Amino acid sequence: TVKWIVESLLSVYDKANLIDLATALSQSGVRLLGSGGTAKKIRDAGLPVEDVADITKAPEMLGGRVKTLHPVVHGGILARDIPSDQQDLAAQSIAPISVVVCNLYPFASTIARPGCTLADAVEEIDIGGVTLLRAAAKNHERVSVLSDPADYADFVKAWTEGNGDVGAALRSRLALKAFEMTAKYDAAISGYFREQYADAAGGDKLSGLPQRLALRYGANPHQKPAQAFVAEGELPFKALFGAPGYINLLDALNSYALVKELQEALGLPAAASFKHVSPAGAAIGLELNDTEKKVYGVDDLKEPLTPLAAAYARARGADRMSSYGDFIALSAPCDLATARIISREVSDGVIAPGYSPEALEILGKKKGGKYCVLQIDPNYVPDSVETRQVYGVSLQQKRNDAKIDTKVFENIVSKDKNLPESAVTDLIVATLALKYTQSNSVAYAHRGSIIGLGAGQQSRIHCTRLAGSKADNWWLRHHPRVLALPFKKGVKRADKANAIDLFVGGELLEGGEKAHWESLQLDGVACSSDAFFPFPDNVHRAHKSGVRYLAAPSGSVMDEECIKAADEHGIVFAHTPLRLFHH
Ligand code: 93A
Repeated sequence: TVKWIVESLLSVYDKANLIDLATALSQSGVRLLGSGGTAKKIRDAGLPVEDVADITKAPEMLGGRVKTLHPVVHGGILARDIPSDQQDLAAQSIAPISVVVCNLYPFASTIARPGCTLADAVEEIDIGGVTLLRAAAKNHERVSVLSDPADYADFVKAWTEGNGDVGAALRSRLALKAFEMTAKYDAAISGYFREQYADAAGGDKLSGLPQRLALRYGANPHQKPAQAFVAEGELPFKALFGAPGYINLLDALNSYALVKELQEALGLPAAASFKHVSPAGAAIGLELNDTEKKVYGVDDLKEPLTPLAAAYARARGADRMSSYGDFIALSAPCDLATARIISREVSDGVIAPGYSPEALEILGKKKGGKYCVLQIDPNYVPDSVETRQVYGVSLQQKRNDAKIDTKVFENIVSKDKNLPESAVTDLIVATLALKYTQSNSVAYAHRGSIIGLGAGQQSRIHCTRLAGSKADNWWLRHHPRVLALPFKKGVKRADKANAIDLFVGGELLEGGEKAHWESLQLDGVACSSDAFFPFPDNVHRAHKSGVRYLAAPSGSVMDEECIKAADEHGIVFAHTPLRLFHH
């Protein structure tokens, strides 16, 4: 049987604190083995040390590429304290190793050096050291692994106090640290090669999607460098024209998720118009009547409106002020009619699962070819776990894959329980929009479209008021006086939108005209909230903008008061089982 004398293996690039550690280990009777430079440094300090090459009987070779990669080393580290492993060691005359001290070639600082070539980077990829760390960490039931010079002193203290046994708890912590170290090291290597190799579309796959996209900058121009990438496989989208920015992609990915779910839930093509990572509008492709065509500014289009074009006209026209310079998402391949509407709006880009040749020709000319046109793989399924970093801390959660369908609105708590199908459709549109809106949020919907959305307010009543006033403006835009506003020829679409917004915001109606308009009060609006109503003021405010159907989760101490307010106004109120905060 093998004599379980204590052996240690030291192979460190960063030789800080090395001599203190080696001295302490040596004094407590531990045999020291070192790789080339490490052994030399210990020997120069006057301590007894053997070269790894002496026990492997294999000299370092390939200019140092193979130093410690040898069964004598890894057998010694990986052997468990069980008879069969001991027999294997004895048969090969291998001594078990109980302490591994290793840190790696400085890959990250090398690639950060100006002028670092690919060959420089490749040479800095540590193989043997990573193997030492992983082997020792794997066998931490018996082996201690020191991957950070800052840990040596504590280790020596525990070693001395425990008479050579530092205890399972310390060994476990050291193993975790070594695993984190090699994971970070590997991430730096794959990150470097992603930059070198992953921009080119195609690779060995036929889909032609790249794995990485370099971005001009991040959220702001001084935030460079910036990139979008997936850790494996390919990005689910590619740019057919233009180059998306960081916020464009936040908009594109959130808005596409929204329209995809809208189409799945309601069986009609859907569109969304995003600004600053919240929808300014979102809609399904219900046919537009003549007034709606005017309100949404598409009455002059020669092309007959397809359902997809109707969806985008509604999404874009709900809040034209906010939609200025939007990022558009389409749930179905972009057709000619939709492209025509997009082509004359001020917009940043569009994402869709495809484009007809005529549509692509039109969009390819927008902004002199710089308009961002993204094509997304409609079969793409994102990971169920999402991770991001804030202030250096990683936050991880299960993706919000809650399904928004009829069932969500089954628990009707008001006296009036009559929820017609069209109202369920509107509640689904409103609630799905909230799922992809920065919180807090409240949305009003009518005829398959968002007509008012309050996003990103810290107080819920502010959301309800903001969304309500947008819905009111939207409704005022249906007034014959607005529709008949006599614009001069050649006035730009955006200027008309601004003028109409000012007009509906300021102009007072009087006398008979006022009475007539009030008799046409908007009614039958659906309203959804991403979390419970803390006070009934929200219900009263919603009623003022024509809300008849209301959905919000329960859970407020004021739930009963809110239900009472709904009953007072004859509102049908559903308590949903879902809170839908989104950030
Ligand atoms: O090139 S390597 O990947 N091949 C090896 O077999 C090997 N073993 C240890 N580099 C290897 N190492 C690394 O050498 C260690 O991770 C450490 O960073 C460095 C220590 O070398 P030296 O003792 O010669 O200064």
